[in-house]
Amino acid sequence: MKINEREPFENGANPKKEQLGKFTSDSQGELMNTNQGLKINDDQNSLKAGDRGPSLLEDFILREKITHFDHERIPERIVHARGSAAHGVFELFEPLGQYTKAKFLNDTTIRTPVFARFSTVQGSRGSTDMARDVRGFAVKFYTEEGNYDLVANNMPIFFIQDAIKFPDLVHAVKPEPDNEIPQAASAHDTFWDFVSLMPETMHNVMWLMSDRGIPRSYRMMEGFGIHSFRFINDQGEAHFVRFHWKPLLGVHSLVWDECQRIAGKDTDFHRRDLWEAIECGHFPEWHLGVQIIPAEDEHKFPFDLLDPTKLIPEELVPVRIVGKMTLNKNPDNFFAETEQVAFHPGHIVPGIDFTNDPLLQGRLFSYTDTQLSRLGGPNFHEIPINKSIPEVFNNQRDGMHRMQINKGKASYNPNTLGGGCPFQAMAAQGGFKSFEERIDASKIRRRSKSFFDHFSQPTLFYNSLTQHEQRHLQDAFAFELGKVKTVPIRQRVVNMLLEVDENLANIVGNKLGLIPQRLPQPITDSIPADDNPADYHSFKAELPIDASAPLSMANTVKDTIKTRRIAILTADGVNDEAFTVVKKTLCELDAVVKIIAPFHGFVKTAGGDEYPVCESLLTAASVVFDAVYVPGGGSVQTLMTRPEAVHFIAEAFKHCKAVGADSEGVELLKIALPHDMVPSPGVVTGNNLDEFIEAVKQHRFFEREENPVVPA
Ligand code: HDD
Repeated sequence: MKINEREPFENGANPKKEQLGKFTSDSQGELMNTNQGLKINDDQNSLKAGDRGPSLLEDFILREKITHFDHERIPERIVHARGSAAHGVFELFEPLGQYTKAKFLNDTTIRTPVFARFSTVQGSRGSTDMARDVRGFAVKFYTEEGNYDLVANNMPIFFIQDAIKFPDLVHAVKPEPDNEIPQAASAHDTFWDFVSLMPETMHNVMWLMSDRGIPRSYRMMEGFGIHSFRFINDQGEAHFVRFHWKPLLGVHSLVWDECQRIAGKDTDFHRRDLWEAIECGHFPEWHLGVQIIPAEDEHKFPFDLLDPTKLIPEELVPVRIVGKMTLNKNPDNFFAETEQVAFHPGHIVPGIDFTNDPLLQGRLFSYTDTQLSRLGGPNFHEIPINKSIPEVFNNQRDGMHRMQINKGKASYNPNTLGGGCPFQAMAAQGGFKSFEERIDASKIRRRSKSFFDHFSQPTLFYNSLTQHEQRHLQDAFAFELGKVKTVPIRQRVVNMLLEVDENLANIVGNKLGLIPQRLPQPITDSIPADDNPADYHSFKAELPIDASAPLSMANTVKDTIKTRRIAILTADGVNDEAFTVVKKTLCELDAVVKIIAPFHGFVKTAGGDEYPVCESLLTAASVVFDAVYVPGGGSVQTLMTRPEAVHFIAEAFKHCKAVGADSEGVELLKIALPHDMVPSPGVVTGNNLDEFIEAVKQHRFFEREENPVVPA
């Protein structure tokens, strides 16, 4: 049955949901039993020889329970161990038949179920969401032609050009092997040692040191497929394609000081944010965009399309928006779904194919391989979250945890005993045929010289940033390198920054007490033992543009306060009208409004109404909010005597957030902030709720950082 025959999802006809439903269990109203179905009478006491005697080996109920418990854990992902996921739907805006025959990209009536998992890279499963790190952005499309996985990151380029360097990169960035320190951080010697010797990492390192490395929310990140893939149409014609996800809420980040504090206050900040948004019905949405490059334009660019350390500026190839993903359901069970989902860039459907990007080629091996140890054998495709919508028929058999019961004698092809089944599918029946690419080359272990430009795009990225974004990036370099103990490593990185931007190198060098040195030798990557370093000259390509607007987050959409967390800081005696109007207005705009008061329980307004307090000043912190508002009334005097309330305002101000108060609430602002800052951009006072709302839309007022005045 075609998926679109069962739409819409809202009526419960989501084929993936139906499939998962068969495996979903709910114990409401049921009696407890063992794994063998035996009803359990006593789940409180083990079987003993006398009520004070030893437990008996005979107690199969105890043994079963403890044995299962003892084996509950599986190996975490070698990278991207920490993640959160959600179900959703992909809708196509326009048929792309001119480029690809993939059905889910051709029929705008098809609703494709998806499962998306976001992750950090470096930390363990239980580590903080607040790391400065690349974020994974993996989406599994359950199409009627099989699973298609777009295994992407929130940055459009990668650290290395060849998969053979991946274990080195990961060993360098992971906690150091002798003491397993630091967790969820790249700010340590081994990572920067590697970076300092591998100039190809510089582009991704620039993105990592930028605010992209500390997103405000998974819901406010872009996603990038990075590699050039191929679209193949019905006529067998190929186009190169790069995939983009663009969040409808815009691209926003936190500030680094805030991240470090949230790591203590709410280390699950991103996980909670995604979960709560979906629970509240504020479904996160992304547009899917494609950059399509005709095959004949392969060599038209001043960089190699097969080089995953290069992006294609949108000014050169515009991103065409072709569809939308909406995440609308949280998983029922974290382990069964989020932990056991297995992504793979090699899960493709007819109409999509690979290129010879050497990083992609290596990935095609790694992802299945890793599931064998992580998920315990070759049948992980049978785990419900990984099952394709089409039923699987082939001659693969047996192995650990096999679920499918295959009938018949023939488990080989060709056969007559099974009537020749299952049959191979012709292309017209949807059978996958690899793109036929003519290769006429020597077998050789070498990198193309077209991959030797390591600095033109880091410079482009830096030039595209606003002043405050550049400042954040400089500070991030100084912070990370400041944590590096080996001074020559710091020096090498600062030297390398000279190749990106002299000013950048000097500023970072200055913060570290180092003078950048231009080396007589060209900077080279790791070089094969027999090769001559002179053959590894890095060159800096001339790009047709100096800056690219979409690379700066300052140019993102800032037109909504939807899902923004706004604290209403108050206490007993708050003015009824001031309180209710602000609360109602913000809620109507879909902001997440929380009442913060000195104590839990209820806040009593001057008029005697009572409102439940969401969090007390003891548990709440400004860092988990986007903005704060102080309504007037007797409450303000109470708050002025509470240092936590004063700190709340000062800290929100320090992190450049919108701070609002009416003509009475402003008194609290006056003791928390310097006088000349009340009012100032983003500090809105008087009866100017509209202006406060506009300020929240702006996300942050980074100009405050130029004269840091609040030591919060
Ligand atoms: Fe990878 C996981 C993204 C290069 C090997 N990768 C993983 C995940 C994401 C990415 C989002 C988490 C998937 C999930 O949520 O389960 N990886 C990327 C991107 C890359 C990239 C965007 C470069 C363009 N990865 C890459 C290389 C290799 C791997 C070059 C190995 C040669 N990646 C893995 C892995 C992981 C993985 C070890 C760990 C867990 C898993 O696969 O399922 O196989």
